[in-house]
Amino acid sequence: MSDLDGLEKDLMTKIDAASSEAALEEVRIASLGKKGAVSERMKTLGKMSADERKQMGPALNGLKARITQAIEARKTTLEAAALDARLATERVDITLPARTSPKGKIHPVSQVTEEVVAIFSAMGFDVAEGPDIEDDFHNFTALNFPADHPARDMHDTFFFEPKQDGERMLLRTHTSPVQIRTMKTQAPPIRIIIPGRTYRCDSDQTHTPMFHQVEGLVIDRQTNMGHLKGTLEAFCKAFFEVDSVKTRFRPHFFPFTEPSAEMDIGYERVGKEIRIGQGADWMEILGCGMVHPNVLKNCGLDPDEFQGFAFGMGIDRLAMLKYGIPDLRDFFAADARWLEHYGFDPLDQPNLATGLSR
Ligand code: 2NL
Repeated sequence: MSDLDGLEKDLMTKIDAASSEAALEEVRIASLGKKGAVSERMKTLGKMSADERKQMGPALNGLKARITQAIEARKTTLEAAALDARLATERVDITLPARTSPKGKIHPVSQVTEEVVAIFSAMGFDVAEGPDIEDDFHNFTALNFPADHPARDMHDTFFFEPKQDGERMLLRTHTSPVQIRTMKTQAPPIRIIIPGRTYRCDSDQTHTPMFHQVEGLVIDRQTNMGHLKGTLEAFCKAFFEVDSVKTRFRPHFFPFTEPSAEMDIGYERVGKEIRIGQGADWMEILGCGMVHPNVLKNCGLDPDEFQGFAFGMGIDRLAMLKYGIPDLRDFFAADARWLEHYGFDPLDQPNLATGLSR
């Protein structure tokens, strides 16, 4: 018996001394494991006389139970200590001063893109994206530009060197190829806007070889020109943040829409300032129309079943107009002073609830 008492004392000391879960596991194996001290004693029970066993059996069982319990208790203590230690390293000092305003500004093109996305998202549009490098089919053919039609030259396309099979890839001249890809892969109803980079070989005061466009597309069974006008008027009100806007539609031509129109918005000049929404002057701000039946057919849609409208506008121009930025070329000059002046606070995300711009 005193032998068992000694063993128990020894094991209890080791359990108390175990300073990690790994050390404790070693003690457990050395006592309760297959070849542990307690287990070895248990094995001797078989060779004992009945009387001896009557005494040693309960004694050993008691020992085993107390050791097991002590190990469990020690484990709980060690785990709690480990958690405390981890929490201490992750402690945040809430008495530190608030973060000073972040360095860097959001570019007006990014700001306007986010504003346009916020407005159309609220109307139920999804944002779609596609590759900048396109093929002739998605950029022109599917959009009802006939082969060798001068309209292809009007776009001042950047072409790549022909591939081995002779195909010339190109930099997309508009974001329309993304709509083609969407119509080919998704069943109507479709409601998408596509903001993105576009490219044309053109560079002067009002053109840069890379510019930004946002296009929109709605395809459903009953979509008509009234939906188009309502959508675009709602957009203008929200974007220019005025209660009423005067708009007018002028007939126009695009190969991919029929009928096609350009939308003008009323404005007046007060001194150097341009006031959008009122006044006697008109400014063109976007092109639009009903998707041409040929375009629908090229995407595998039956024009007798589905119709839709589409529109496109220049993001860079929208940004100049809304924020009074005079020169387009400064947009892409990477001038930190310009961005500091015209840029937006990264922590002010445009949304319709708190206002698009501040
Ligand atoms: C403009 C005019 C426009 C479209 C873009 C479009 C796309 C498909 C089918 C039909 Cl897939 N139309 N897009 C339609 C009308 C005008 O953009 O002046 N953009 C800056």
